[in-house]
Amino acid sequence: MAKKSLAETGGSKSTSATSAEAEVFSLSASVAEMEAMAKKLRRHIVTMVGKAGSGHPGGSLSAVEIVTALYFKLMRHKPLDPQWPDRDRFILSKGHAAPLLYATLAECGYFPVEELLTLRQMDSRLQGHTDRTITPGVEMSSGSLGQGLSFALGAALAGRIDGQDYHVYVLLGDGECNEGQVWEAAMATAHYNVDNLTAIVDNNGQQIDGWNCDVMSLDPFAGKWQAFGWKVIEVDGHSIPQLIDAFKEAQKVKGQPTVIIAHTVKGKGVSFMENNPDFHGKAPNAIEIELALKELE
Ligand SMILES: Cc1ncc(C[n+]2csc(CCOP(=O)(O)OP(=O)(O)O)c2C)c(N)n1
Repeated sequence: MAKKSLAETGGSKSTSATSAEAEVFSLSASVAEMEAMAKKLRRHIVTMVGKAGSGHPGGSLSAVEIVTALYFKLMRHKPLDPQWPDRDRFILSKGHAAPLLYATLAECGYFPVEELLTLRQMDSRLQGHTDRTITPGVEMSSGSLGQGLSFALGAALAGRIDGQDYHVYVLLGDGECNEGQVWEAAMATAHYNVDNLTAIVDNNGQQIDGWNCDVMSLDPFAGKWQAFGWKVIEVDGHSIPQLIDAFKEAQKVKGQPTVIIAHTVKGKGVSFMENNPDFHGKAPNAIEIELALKELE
């Protein structure tokens, strides 16, 4: 079966049924197409959080390019068969960025784009934090921070034991790295020489109510990961080419795990949300939605 192009994906099709014949998602998108997709995802985030009247725009907007590069260029996946055993896994550890994941899954064709407007409604499949039991394509129920790297390690070890060649990607927040469990998992991942797992930290410098350096400093951040036995790559987290190069470099690292520290801006793309902790967990009002969408034209 022919693979679908980026232009053909997303939109209207319903994907409730899985199929052994489901197509592998095409990863042929150009950088320009992915940049256009990133803008589209930002518009979805603003619109859906605005309509819901609650949610987390800041940390969703900061990770857009990271998730775009993964779903549209790197990961082997089948939107019509979300449980395909050979799929690469994406674990959203910072589960409050659910709007970004939902928008991406919808654009890939896991479920209809129109469903995004049901975010946070009663009986919607798209709850404020991810729920793997109800949303096609969601690998882990998250929202309680600190657990995703442990979950990802389990998935990576399972792949190794089963002789499968899938890769596990896990997205963490930098504020989330205040959680002790992250470092227990980091220690274990290196101890077991796990190299089919790549962690990405959305290093936007902020967390729920301000700058990390004021709440709980993580410095020296790269040095901590290195000391735990990880290969560290640092990139501009809004540069799709840099992200793609980093992911490809990580795939070549053997015998140890890799973390990509992606330097980002919280609220990226909407001037009044950028570096503004007020928009960590607050929805834009009607005027702000209009302004934001204008900036994202
Ligand atoms: C265990 C746990 N403690 C506290 C919270 C509340 N909380 C939600 S988001 C957040 C800040 C997370 O910061 P970061 O990981 O940097 O996310 P980002 O800035 O990328 O949105 C906190 C403390 C939580 N969800 N889980």
